[in-house]
Amino acid sequence: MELNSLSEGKWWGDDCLRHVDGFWLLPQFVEPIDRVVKHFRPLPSDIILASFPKTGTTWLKSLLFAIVHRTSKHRLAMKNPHELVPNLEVQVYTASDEPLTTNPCSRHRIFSTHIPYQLLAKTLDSSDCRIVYVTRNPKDTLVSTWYFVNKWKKAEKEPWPLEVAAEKFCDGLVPCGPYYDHVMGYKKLSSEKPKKLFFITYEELMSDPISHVKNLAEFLGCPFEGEHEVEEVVKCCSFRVLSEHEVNKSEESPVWFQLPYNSFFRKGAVGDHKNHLSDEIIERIDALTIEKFHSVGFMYGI
Ligand code: PAP
Repeated sequence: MELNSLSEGKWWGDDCLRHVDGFWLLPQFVEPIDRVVKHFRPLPSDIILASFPKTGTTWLKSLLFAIVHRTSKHRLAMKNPHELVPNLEVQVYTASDEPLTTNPCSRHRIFSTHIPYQLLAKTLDSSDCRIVYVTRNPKDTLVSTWYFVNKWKKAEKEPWPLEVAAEKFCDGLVPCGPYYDHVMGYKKLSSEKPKKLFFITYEELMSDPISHVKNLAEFLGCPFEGEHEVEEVVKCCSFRVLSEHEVNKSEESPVWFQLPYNSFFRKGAVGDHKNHLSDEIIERIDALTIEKFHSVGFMYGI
């Protein structure tokens, strides 16, 4: 894919995203995403965690790791979840067509991706791999994105105002946006192929983690043997426990990203948008949610 031939859209100051098949991508990820699309061949035993950024990826990474590698879940205290479950376009296919080797002994390889289904459909449909998709209320997603982006180096000189972030979010002009198209791509697949894709929301998981984590483990073919086991997994992946580990409080940045490990843990709450967004922004996003989700029968996000 020729980077310079793609149309550009300004999202933050003079910084532009590139338009690829209906989605806005950060320029540095256009080529890695192209490599994933062209070269990644999932094994039937692979588990792919897909998500729009800031919707619960870190949480689901830890849960998937703890469910699949149950006897090794103590490793979550020593390594950040993003090191245990690598992202395809950010960590695996960064600079070469050959993926980094992941643990060849594990029964299931687990990868994550923010690539929209519309771009990755052929790859994902070519294998019996299982997909887990997590989504989150659009208003909380926006607030979490806004906080995260304002930690980037550029924000020291040029903060990203919340009003601009909201405007761009509604226009779909945020990394991996439009949010609504990203969610609906995977949502549609989950309705058509419920055995292939497990669709979960951040809010469902927060309100009843035990039931949903049990269902998730069954979907993955790794059911729990007793109540105690599932309770332990839920606990070790909770925001409270995970965010207390030194490795997740670390100010050190990984080689693959510009922000420190602690930037993946902020508040971990449902409804934080109420503390940040004006009534006007809330009304605008709710109207969009009704148009994009409710009108097609997905009663979510308000
Ligand atoms: P990513 O797309 O960059 O990987 P992602 O993990 O999806 O980010 O989103 C980060 C959000 O998940 C943060 O939300 P907040 O800004 O509203 O606080 C982060 O705090 C939250 N988060 C991280 N780990 C957990 C967890 N174990 N439980 C609940 N929320 C979590």
